[in-house]
Amino acid sequence: MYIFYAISILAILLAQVFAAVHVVTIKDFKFVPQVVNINPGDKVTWTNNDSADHTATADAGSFDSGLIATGKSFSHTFTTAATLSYHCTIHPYMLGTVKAAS
Ligand SMILES: [Cu+2]
Repeated sequence: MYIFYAISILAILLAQVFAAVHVVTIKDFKFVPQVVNINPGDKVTWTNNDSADHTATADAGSFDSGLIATGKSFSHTFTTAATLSYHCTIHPYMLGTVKAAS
């Protein structure tokens, strides 16, 4: 039983070590890249390099950055495999997708 717990803890620690950070830049009223492919457990960081405030808001509501001011960032870790469409609430034509697949 102890071995089982030890292996489980080791697996969780390794997953954190190998979790990647993906950067989405917000520039010229676009999310770049528009589609980001990640593994479950990875983190996505949105950085606003635009002159206007923006948000990164999941269409289905699973994450919401709130206002990201110029020069600021927002990060979210995606724990499950899913394809999530998101948008900017201020500029609804700004669309992006996070594809988390193992
Ligand atoms: Cu916007």
